[in-house]
Amino acid sequence: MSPDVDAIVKEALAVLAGIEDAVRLDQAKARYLGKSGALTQLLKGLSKLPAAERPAFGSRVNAAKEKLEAALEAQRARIEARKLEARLMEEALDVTLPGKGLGVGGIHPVTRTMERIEQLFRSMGFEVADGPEIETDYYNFTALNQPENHPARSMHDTFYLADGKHLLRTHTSPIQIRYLESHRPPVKIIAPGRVYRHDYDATHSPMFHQIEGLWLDEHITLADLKGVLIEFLGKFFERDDLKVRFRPSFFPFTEPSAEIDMSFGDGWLEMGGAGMVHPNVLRNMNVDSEKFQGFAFGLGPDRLTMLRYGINDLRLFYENDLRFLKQFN
Ligand code: 2U9
Repeated sequence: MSPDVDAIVKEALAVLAGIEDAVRLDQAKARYLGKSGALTQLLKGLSKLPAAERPAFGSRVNAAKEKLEAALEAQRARIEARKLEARLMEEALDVTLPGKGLGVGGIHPVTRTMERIEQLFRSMGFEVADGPEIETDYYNFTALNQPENHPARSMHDTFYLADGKHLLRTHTSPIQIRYLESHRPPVKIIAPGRVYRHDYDATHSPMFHQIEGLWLDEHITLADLKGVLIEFLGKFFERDDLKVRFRPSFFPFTEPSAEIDMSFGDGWLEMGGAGMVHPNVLRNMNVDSEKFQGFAFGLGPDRLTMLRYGINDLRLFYENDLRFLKQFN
């Protein structure tokens, strides 16, 4: 009977060595060491042996069991170690790889223009003023010499809010009205910002930008207006041979009023409007119109940006197409 034990141990060790997963290992354990396992069966046959041989056989079987148990645990440890190693390989993180990097945003071309215009006017001594985009009738129209039913109000396609009291400003002039409530002349400011009108095509967007300027003092004249705007346009377009033309026009808040044209190739391009602030506007703001006078002007930064970069459709600015916007950064 004794060769059985060695044969079983030999076979079991060979089987265990080839096992690669824990479930199969448990199955093998049952096959050799379980209740009806091969070694257990041998022990059950012990009673059929002559009494003298029983102790020696018993201890041989027990030694075999211990050997197999040790081999089993060793193999289990090997399987666990391999599993851990595989997982570590799979989850390995190479901290020396370069990072993926975050996309960096850029300045919108119109914002670039606004900042550039602000910088140019600052260099000429203008302060930059700000104000709300939701306004009242008074600040947007009435204070600017456009009383109710004034035909000039229909020049703007105004967005009115549902409350019947508020509107989206149609120009940045209300900023200057508010400024005059808290500051007395001399006043020398520009008022940049978003404005809104009910209009949409290649040259009109319902939201667009304006930069208006206002210079009030005791001796400000049309000559100062021309000087400031010619200086500005030359600097903005980086040209010193620029021709600027003032064409008679009408605005309720200026008198006289003018459209400002700039030479462009063979012809002229309209750059904005301007004029001497209407005495009614000064009186509305309790400014002594006998003592103080000055000019106001308005420029369209969207249009200036289109000219500077050769863009032919204003809507490109507001479609948020990164292929377009990325070209300016
Ligand atoms: C006060 C008094 C007067 C602002 C002015 C214009 C002329 C003008 C246009 C330029 C291009 C609008 O965006 S645009 O189409 N603006 O022509 N704006 S004078 O006059 C003021 C402002 C404030 C207290």
